Amino acid sequence: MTTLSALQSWVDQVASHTRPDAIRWCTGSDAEYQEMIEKMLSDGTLTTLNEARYPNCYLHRSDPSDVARVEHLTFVCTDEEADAGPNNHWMKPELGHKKIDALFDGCMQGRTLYVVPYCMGPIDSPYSRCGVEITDSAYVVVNMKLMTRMGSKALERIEEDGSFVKGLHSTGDLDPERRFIMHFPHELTIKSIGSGYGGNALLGKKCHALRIASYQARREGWLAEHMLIVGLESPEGETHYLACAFPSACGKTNLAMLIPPESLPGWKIWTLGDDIAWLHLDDDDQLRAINPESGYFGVVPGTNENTNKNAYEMIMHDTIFTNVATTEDNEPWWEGKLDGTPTTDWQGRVFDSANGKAAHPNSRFTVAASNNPCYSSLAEAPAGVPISAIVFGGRRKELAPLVYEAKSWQHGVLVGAGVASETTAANVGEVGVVRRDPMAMKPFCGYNFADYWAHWLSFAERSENLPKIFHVNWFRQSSDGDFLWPGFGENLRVLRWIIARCENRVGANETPIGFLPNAEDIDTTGLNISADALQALTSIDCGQWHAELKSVGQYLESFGERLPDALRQQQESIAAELATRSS
Ligand code: GTP
Ligand code: SPV
Ligand code: MN
Repeated sequence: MTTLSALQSWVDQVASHTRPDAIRWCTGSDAEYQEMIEKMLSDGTLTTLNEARYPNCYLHRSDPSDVARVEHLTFVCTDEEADAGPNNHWMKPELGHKKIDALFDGCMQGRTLYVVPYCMGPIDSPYSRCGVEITDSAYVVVNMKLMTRMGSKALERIEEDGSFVKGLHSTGDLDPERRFIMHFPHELTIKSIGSGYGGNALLGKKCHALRIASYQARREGWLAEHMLIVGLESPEGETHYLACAFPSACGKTNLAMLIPPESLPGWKIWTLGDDIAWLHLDDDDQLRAINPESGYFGVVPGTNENTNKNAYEMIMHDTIFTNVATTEDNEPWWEGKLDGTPTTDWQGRVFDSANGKAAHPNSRFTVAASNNPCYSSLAEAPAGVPISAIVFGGRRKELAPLVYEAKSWQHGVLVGAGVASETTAANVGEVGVVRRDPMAMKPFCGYNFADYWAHWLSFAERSENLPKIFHVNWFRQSSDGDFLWPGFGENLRVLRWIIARCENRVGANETPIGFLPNAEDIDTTGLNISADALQALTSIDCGQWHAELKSVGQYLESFGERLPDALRQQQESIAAELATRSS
């Protein structure tokens, strides 16, 4: 029940369309969470895990056909196709509603309709935005509790604001043929049916905080980005905040929770966010970021004491695991875990390596941010944190050096627009194929990328105080397929260089693609890196990069006349310089 008639009448209307057996308004209390957990334990949606070693941890096995986002079934519905852009699947709003409403007809019979009010961002922040998700999935409710500020406080703010994003979700019958994730940005509405998984079903995350919010952000002059936010405190006590955009499963959670290596004593890392940042210019034209989320839906495989002790310990209590394997002792298990042996795979079958991996490669943990020992107290600050640098990155075996710095904001926008990365298991489809993923937003921008780049460029007209822009690649490989860079905690060595550049404390090697570090400025003491590898990581081949810039140019031109001239000019002048250097 609510005093806001727009909300009450929407809930009533959805209920008469979907015909649930019961309606429950979620308050977000701990007792409610526990009650929902018990319910799911009794109906088999969840199972317990080893209570002694993993207190308050549960396992959910999703339908084997429902284990990742489904970009091919995700639509942005606008009157004009060009407003959604070539970067989105598009449908006319009337057609979208008609198609998906037919699937919602009566879909909640025998189920409970949960009304889930949530606030993305600190409850008292002017930058925060609210939404209400209606769902028939108890799993969604408990995930929303862990990952957002959900319940009575959010409802109060919604009643005060009078506006909210409407998200309608049903797991439907989980038939991939009847699965759609639709966005109606002009109506601030999301409708999702047929999936109970992650970004398809937890509508506050990608659907609201990225696709709908990016559309709102453009109208209102801010940015909604697929970025982690991390604070780096030096031994001298100086803290810098970085916002880093890497595509799905390319290292955001790990960088946000980084543990400084022994070689860098005295450094401290503070996590603000691991997936999404909302960025605003403040009254001093300083870019500031808040994390709209308050929990993590993180990749499990690869997490261990060596790669990320913080994350490893964080998920040993009060965590929901989705699609991991289990051991004989009923502990969760995944590829990359250093102890235990899987006996049951992610589908609940006796583990047999002939069936593939024990844990699904996109298996996930859901955990409240407060479980993170390095959670920054400023994550709750209504004004967010000032951003010193924006860092783009991707997963690229070849070509992209360890780090480089853009020469200007406009150049940085080109660097972001040209991001390419190998596809991962976070989306259904082929893995390991290099594709363009501008600003790591290919699956998440709620409007035409050409307009999005123009919006990014417009920040240079509004502030002379913008962060520097960098690009990193932790995933460069040797010809034998070994990573050239150790990654994880050692990435701090690179972040240090980035900060030193922001503070004008270190020189660099100017190349056509930007400023690269002089090899001696990346501290590699104690690392097992050959001089050849370091050379490969800190230099470029102008011939290969010329081909890359040409490919970026072709990609940009596919956006046609909406493409901002400034971006084309950046691409052309860098390509020309590379041509001269490589001839
Ligand atoms: P989403 O939640 O999908 O947005 O992913 P993410 O960007 O947060 O990626 P995450 O940090 O979960 O890392 C994804 C995978 O990459 C995991 O298997 C990690 O172990 C691995 N990984 C993360 N950082 C590094 C790194 O620096 N080097 C290497 N080699 N692997 C890494
Ligand atoms: C991603 O794919 O970028 C994720 C996971 O963060 S999901 O919530 O499923 O989108
Ligand atoms: Mn993500």
